[in-house]
Amino acid sequence: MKTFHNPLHALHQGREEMFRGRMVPCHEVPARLDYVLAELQRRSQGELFTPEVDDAALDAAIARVHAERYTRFLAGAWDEWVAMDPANAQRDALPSVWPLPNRHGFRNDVLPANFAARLGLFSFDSGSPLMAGTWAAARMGAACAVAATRSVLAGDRAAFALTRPPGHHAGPDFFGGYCFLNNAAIAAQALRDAGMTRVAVLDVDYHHGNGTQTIFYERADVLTVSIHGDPSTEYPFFLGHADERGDGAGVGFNLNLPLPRGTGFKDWCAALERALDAVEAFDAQALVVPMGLDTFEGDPISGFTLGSGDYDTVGRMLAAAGLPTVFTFEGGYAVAEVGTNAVNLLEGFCR
Ligand code: Q9C
Ligand code: ZN
Repeated sequence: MKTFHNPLHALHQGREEMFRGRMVPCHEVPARLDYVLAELQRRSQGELFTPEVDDAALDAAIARVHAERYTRFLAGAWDEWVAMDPANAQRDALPSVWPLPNRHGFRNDVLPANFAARLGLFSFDSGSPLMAGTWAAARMGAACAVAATRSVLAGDRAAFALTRPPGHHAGPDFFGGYCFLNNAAIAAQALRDAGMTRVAVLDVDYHHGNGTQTIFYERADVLTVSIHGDPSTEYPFFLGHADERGDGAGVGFNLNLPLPRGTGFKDWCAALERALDAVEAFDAQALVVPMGLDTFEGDPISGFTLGSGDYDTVGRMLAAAGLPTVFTFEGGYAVAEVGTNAVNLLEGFCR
């Protein structure tokens, strides 16, 4: 399968993230992608490309998923951050104040004039630093997702959008969880717009794909399925429970399969079988897989215990769905092993 990788990814390089009152070094680092690319050069799964960017088509694909005022905010965020205080040029932007929906007069229609307030309005955590190159890197990442989608639409069995920052926590108008633009959702919507009538998203990252769920929650044309650490104890906490099944026309088209911290491959596999059954029952025409490798036993911020060899099985099981498939690169913070684990999965898929 072809891989479309992001030549600008290292422009997004956070220094520290807020974690329970302390600043800690960022987990989501450029080396993650470099390790995957290096492993793909060692064990080729097909040609490597950087995406060709058609600005108008790319902005249109992003606008199909994200609110215009959100992308406008992201595009100008760094300049506004520095304008607040010239010394900010030396520090990453992190939100520190948020509105509480449905409480003490929160109004989603009023855009605050103060940048610090807008930074909170468009985000949900203080663990996702934004810097000078974030927008350029994220936008080129969306271009990778669009290019991978095009390759699948042109008849390829599968394609891989190898990009960072990741995407599955980003919603229609919010960033968080290290994510700014939802690459998997952009791919799914691009598949729909090209005429695929039913598209399934099967998220295998350790963390619930809250952004993707939110984007498609009221729709019956995109099935969203996520296998993840139980949000009652695991990030992102407020979404990802088993009883979230969709809303309105989308009822029945969202499936959450939360598993307890400590879950091993056997139980994880049983959840993947359930997920694949749902994809089959939906009669999907194409599949998008937000590929997080933070289910790995060595992951520093997660709690499942998959071994490197298990990813080959995961790839094989995903391939058995028999669908044109777009992979996006999501989490996975055991940096030295993330390349091996990602390529094991892709190799299993191509077997
Ligand atoms: N000290 C993805 O895997 N913080 N995002 C957890 C870490 C948030 C993960 C606490 C984790 C976000 C794409
Ligand atoms: Zn994750």
